[in-house]
Amino acid sequence: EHTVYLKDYAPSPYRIVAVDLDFRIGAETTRVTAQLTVEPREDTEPGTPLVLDGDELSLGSIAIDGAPLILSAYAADANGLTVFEPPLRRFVLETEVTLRPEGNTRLMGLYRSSGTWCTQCEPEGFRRITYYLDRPDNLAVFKVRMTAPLDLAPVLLANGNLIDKGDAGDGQHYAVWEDPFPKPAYLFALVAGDLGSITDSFTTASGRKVDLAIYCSHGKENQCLWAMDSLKRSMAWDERRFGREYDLDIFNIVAVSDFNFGAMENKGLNIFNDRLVFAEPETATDANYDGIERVIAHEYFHNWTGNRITCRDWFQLCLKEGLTVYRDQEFTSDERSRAVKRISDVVTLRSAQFPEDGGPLAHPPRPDQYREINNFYTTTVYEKGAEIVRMLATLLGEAGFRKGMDLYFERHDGEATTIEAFLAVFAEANGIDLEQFKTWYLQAGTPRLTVAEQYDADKQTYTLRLRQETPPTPGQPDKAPLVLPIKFGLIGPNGSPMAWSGVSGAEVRDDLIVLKDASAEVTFTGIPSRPVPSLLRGFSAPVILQTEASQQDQLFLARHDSDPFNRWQALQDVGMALALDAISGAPLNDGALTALSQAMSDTLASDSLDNAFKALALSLPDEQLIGRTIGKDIDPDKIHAVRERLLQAVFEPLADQMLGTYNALASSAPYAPDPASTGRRALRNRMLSLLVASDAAGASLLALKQYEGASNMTDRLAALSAASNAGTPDAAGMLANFRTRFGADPLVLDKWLTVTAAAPREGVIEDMKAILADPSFPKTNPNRLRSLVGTFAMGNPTQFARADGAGFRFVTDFVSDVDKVNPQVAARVLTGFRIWPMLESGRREAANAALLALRDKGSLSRNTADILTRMLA
Ligand code: DPP
Ligand code: ZN
Repeated sequence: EHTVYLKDYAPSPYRIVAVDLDFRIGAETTRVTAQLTVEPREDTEPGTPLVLDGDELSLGSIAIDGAPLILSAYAADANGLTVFEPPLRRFVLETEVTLRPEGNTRLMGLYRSSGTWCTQCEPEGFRRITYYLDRPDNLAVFKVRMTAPLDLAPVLLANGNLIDKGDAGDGQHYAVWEDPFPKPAYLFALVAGDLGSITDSFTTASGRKVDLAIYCSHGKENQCLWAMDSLKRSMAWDERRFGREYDLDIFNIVAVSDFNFGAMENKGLNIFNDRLVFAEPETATDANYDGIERVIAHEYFHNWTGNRITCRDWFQLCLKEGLTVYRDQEFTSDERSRAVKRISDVVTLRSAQFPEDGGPLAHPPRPDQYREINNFYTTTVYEKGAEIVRMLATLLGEAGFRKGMDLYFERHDGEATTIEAFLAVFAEANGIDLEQFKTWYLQAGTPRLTVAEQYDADKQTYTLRLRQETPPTPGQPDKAPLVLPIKFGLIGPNGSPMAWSGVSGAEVRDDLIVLKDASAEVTFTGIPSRPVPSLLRGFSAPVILQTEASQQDQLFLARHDSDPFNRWQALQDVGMALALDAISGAPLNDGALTALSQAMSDTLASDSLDNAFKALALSLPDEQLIGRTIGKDIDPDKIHAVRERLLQAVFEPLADQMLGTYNALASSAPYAPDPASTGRRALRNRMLSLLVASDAAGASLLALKQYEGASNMTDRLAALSAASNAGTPDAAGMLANFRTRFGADPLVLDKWLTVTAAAPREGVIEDMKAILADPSFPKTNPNRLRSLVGTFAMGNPTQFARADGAGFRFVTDFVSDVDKVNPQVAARVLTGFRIWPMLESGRREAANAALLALRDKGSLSRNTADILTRMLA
């Protein structure tokens, strides 16, 4: 059993300081010659072996300073190379290996995607290219020479700057790239292929002209324009907001079809999953445009937070990921609507990260052990990591946070560092102690924050009793109190903010309570009447908040809160309370229902709220959130039925108003992805889906008409989803039409697969089996597989968790098959089981049986075995 522990971290006794790579790319095989300039550390003892990583490599030749090594001087196998007694001075180790990119279906290392040679090295893919110190704390300068057939690969790219190119005879040509910035091997990249491109340029604040290019398969060039636009805005934003300029003369992006991640931030040569590059109105939705803008920004921002300053070891992954997600969230907030962005991010956090944190795969944002690092590219590391940085910014204020970031760049540029070093710069720049705050990185689980209130009319005091508790998680039974920044306001009876003359019991600064202990009593004095508290404004800490707020208070907040996040939250809370009541068997409370309908109606009619906000507000909590709020013995069928009933009861009375809004929001303007147009479409399509879901008269026909008449994919797909999820009479016909019409475009086929897999209907499993059995279905492409089976496991709660276990078995059979081809995809899909301990006993047993059967089959990859072991622990 191979477990890596943070406590075992030690620097390597040797460093590789320079790398010269020569790739001779051929149709069948690629030969890689590596010349590594190696130096012993000052304290390395004579006779200390040099141990290099390898993965599925076979060594052709080996030499030191030009002299071939004798057989007894080294040992090499598929998993590594050891040189027993290297010289105790600087030397050059030369090795040669031969790769077969065509057969590399794991998509790590050098592989081919639709004929294009490309690489993915993070986290441990470089060892599949050559023997190396494949660890992020080894920084080296890279020079790369590539030779390839001109007809197969007229485009040759690598990191850094192009310093030479030319004809190599025999139909071959070559290019030489040099990256002046020392980097870890995980940021290495190479691309060789027959590609089209679009080009542009960006001039930095200090006047450096940067050539920009996006490469893609021929014919897709026009679909790269939005990505280019997003890139230029990202470059400008990082200068404005963080004072960070780009540092090379070239920035290239390449879109490929087969890619495990969304994208990869290789220095000067980002490689992207094509679904996060290509966009045109007829085939991409607003959500796609959003995703492209966000990920282009994310990978670009990594140039400073990730590349210039990288991670000492993979335990520190959230040092670059949490911080960079925070940065891309801020970019979107500045470019679009801050409130809408925050609400959407919290919806994602609750639907993805909270279940991870409350299930068998829970782990701290900075884990202290792993068996397979690929399984730690998780929503906890990314999204919870971003929440931690956000809390830091909330605690320090904008100026204090910026001071810390400036010091971080100043002090650690060019280093591979740690979470401790990151926190230390904020502590130093602001003269504060962050020792307790660090617990956020070390502790798993979502804290519960419970708040009770008391108003004393005689004394004119108002008291909030706060208590925090984090439930146990695997391997961490006991939890320490965390630093919780709680943004808040008190609202007076007329709806305006209420001031106080004094406050005691905890650290309170303006609109921020900082809770550090397990509990505290915060008392406000000079309070003339009972206020309604607005707590955790902007979702200022990633916790589950439990209050005693009455429905009346919640509806008051929905109307009066100056914090848009809490206005949205208040409506969600009312909906959740109704759902929980109904599921517990209580009859629906007519008064409460009418009040919620009325609040929804008022929200929709408001002049001050924008369309995108309204689209988010007019909704009920989703089925999975309701399930997790119940917390145990979940019956997804029951939740589904109750929620359907509730949707109808709340929204059917608004049918006329919603139809009026729907009609009023129609537009014949050409598609544009700006915030106002996106918001308009979001609200209009929300109206459609609510009309269809609440079974309003004429709604299915409306969906059909919108589907047929749509001038863009956003509207067409919204109509298709509404019909498919509700199972309207036209749904099957619309789905068939969509497939015929768009099935040849792989990224649109993904949409069809997603809608198909998400439908909560009997028969969906049989349909999916037929799709997978079709010989033309590309069973090695991660996007296709995830769209179908990933969507099913994560987004179809009633059919995945069927009482007869068929959904579970379908997924474990799939995992078993795909594991042989691409373990990362298999392991990721398997994480869909993380909800199984919360299900009612019959479904729990069925899930357990499916998981045990998968284990009994044996011969699983390390990726999948690791997830399975934790799932069954
Ligand atoms: N490419 C992935 C990301 O940017 C891993 N670094 O998050
Ligand atoms: Zn990232």
